Amino acid sequence: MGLFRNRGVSDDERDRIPPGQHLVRDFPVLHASGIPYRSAPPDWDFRITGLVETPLRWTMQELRAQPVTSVTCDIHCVTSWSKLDTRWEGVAVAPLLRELGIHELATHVVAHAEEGYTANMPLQALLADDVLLAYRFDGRELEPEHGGPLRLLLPSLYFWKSPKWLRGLELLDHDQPGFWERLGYNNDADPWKEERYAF
Ligand SMILES: Nc1nc2c(c(=O)[nH]1)N[C@H]1C(S)=C(S)[C@@H](COP(=O)(O)O)O[C@H]1N2
Ligand SMILES: [Mo]
Repeated sequence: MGLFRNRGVSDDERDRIPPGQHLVRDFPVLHASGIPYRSAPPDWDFRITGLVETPLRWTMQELRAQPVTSVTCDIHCVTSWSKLDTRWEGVAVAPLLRELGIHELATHVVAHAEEGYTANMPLQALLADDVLLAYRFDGRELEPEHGGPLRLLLPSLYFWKSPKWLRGLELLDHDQPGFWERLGYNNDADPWKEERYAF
């Protein structure tokens, strides 16, 4: 089935599709709850809390005043679609966290989104060069369907660990399973190891 679904895919593309995945050219929309809003409400903010020397709280204006980083990457949803060469713009996470001062005890992060959606990850995964607080996709403002006004982009792990409608990052000295991880998804979520589900 995988091979059949990947017919018409070039060799270069094939090498970039993890096991059990198939290539899509469109951009599927997937989320557990509803879309919380079409644009950021007036009291919207973005916070970095927990084990940082200087906690952060930005308004939308402050977020958009930061230097812009562009990332082109492949993304992989656990339901088996992969999309290649997706183009994003936003604020690079690693330099931001380093500027705030990462406490030496910090090992894990919980990303907090609207309506209680969370995802956990090792701090190390979040410090990769291609991790963004993303607000533009494919040269345009990120659409509400895809998490606008702000989502996390963490392309090295299955895409459920890239929360849409992101509101904060919390640095912890322990791991704390997120929304899907508590419901039986694999805690580590490496698409190349097919770490899909816990059982
Ligand atoms: N807030 C929130 N973020 C979320 C989800 C969700 O249900 N709520 N679903 C995740 C899953 S499983 C995937 S595959 C991607 C899908 O992103 P897309 O709709 O932009 O393709 O968002 C992730 N981020
Ligand atoms: Mo997903």
